[in-house]
Amino acid sequence: MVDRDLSNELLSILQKASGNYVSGEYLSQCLGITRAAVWKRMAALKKEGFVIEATTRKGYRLSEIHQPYGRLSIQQGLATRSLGRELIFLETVDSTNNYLKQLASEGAPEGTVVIADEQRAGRGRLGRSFLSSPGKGIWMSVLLRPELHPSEVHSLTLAASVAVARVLEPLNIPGYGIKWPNDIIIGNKKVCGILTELSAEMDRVAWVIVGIGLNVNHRADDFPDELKEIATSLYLSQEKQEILERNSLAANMINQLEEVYTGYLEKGSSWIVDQWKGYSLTLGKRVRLISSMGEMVGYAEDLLPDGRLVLVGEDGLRHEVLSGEISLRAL
Ligand code: BT5
Repeated sequence: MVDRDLSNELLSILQKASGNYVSGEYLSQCLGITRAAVWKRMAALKKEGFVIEATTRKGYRLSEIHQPYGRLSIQQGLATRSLGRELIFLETVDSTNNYLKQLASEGAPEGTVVIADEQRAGRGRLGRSFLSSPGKGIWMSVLLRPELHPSEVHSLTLAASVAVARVLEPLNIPGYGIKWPNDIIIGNKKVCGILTELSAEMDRVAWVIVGIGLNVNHRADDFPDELKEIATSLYLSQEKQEILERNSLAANMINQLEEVYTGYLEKGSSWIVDQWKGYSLTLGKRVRLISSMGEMVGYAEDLLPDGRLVLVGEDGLRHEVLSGEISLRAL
């Protein structure tokens, strides 16, 4: 634990120096450790991929050009109280949700985050798979331990989609929004999926894991044929196509998630539903619903505080639906 904080402090000091040299003596004073210990930690940072130059007379300086995607770089961007303070970064894993589930069952605290550069078996809902290639996206799971009834957990999925929509807001991407219940889409193609899993007793939640997969730097060729027509990435959706920096995006996702999560706990489900409606691309449209009950076409009229979608069928009947898929494609 102590190790982690010192590495983070060290990076903060070097970053604040904006590419200028910082002397070993100054660093050792700031951190309260010996100069030899400073040197050791620098070596560890270099091993993690940070480009640090060291000269005997001037000290150390951080090359700002290259920030490796990883725990320390992500934590540098955090403004949270709890989420992401415990952050595990993995180069590769089967599924970050699976990994975090194990930690949750061992008692990991609320706010623990697992991020991987690659998922070999990323999961969607209902046993579907989620493509999570290395170097391309943000594959993240967040552990929450809210005092909620299991039936209220749906709101957390809505909260997660609102958080991702907020992250996209400043990126100048036209046509993005939330498709019920929890896909973030851009121009009718999916850029982000959310998988919420929970463990609960009859009337109390033990933990909730919110898994978020965001396609960031995929080029068209990075998607297999079956996804080419239905998936997109932030890179492909920007007017000026530019590779995006995943560290700050991931940090911002965690920051936004904490804000929306605490907002929901303080203000309740109608608040989160209002937030969700602000980004909705579903309400007010004629949609096709595919659910375990079959298919139906109807008008998406409203979202209820518990996350159910109000669909008015072509027969004029009102249906309140808790789960299923919506297609917005031309009907
Ligand atoms: C989801 O399921 O969209 C939830 C995805 C959650 C992924 C995150 S990543 C971190 C965490 N760890 C995990 O193992 N999972 C979570 P669903 O609504 O069922 O959508 C799955 C469908 O989306 C697939 O059947 C494909 O059609 C499509 N799909 C698969 N990979 C995709 C991708 N990278 N981008 C867009 N669409 C994709």
